[in-house]
Amino acid sequence: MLIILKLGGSILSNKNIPYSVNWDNLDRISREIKNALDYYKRHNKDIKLILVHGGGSFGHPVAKKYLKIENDKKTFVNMEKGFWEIQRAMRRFNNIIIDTLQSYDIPAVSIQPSSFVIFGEKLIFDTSAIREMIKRDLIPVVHGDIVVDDNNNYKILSGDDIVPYLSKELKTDVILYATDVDGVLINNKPIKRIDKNNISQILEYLKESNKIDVTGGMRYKIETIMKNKCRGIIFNGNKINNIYKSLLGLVEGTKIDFS
Ligand code: IP8
Repeated sequence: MLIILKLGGSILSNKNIPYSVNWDNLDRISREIKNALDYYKRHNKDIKLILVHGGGSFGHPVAKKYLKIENDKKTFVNMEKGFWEIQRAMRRFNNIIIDTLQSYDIPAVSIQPSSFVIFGEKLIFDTSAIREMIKRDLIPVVHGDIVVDDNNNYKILSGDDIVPYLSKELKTDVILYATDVDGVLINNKPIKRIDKNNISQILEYLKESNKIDVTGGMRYKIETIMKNKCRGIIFNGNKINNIYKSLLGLVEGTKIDFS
């Protein structure tokens, strides 16, 4: 079974304080991932895992410094410095996450999109190395990043772009989104399921989730899942044991199905 787990930046950091790490969560989440991997091993069941994480308090505040928004159009400025500064912020965050995962004997290896991805009209993201890594039971940890586009500018590649893309390319069984809420909330209650029957009402209802984010929050997540015809579950990764449960298919949240 191939699973992609996205760890939202908001559960791994405090988004309001630049360069802050939520160490308690990072530690607990690493332990829960390890426990789930051990569970599969004990029961002789196969699991292949890819982790994706967002920008959190590292990528977002730095990217914001270089982003100019005019008439709803986003362009980056001063990027001879901005590109490496955003890359560096994400590299630091990714290092901290990988180091913690490895301290639990999880074979986590880093994938840095800014080094090889082009995100223009289409996403050009070669997954050959990731395929070979998962065959060897390594766990690629891919992160949201700054990347070049094909129009002499730059783009933020969100974890929410990466997850459905990899899911489609690698034909995953399920995508898991660990966020800081219980699912997609309507009147503060998580809705059980989103599919083609209720998607238009849901999209109308959703507001942008966070002002500090340079990417699109919950609405964008759902739109990319829909565009890529995937299925997954959005759940609360702040709650103890939810990451473990999600990897065993037992977590509660909002199921999204456009497969
Ligand atoms: O938090 C954004 O990734 P996301 C990455 O998954 C950067 O949207 C560099 C801000």
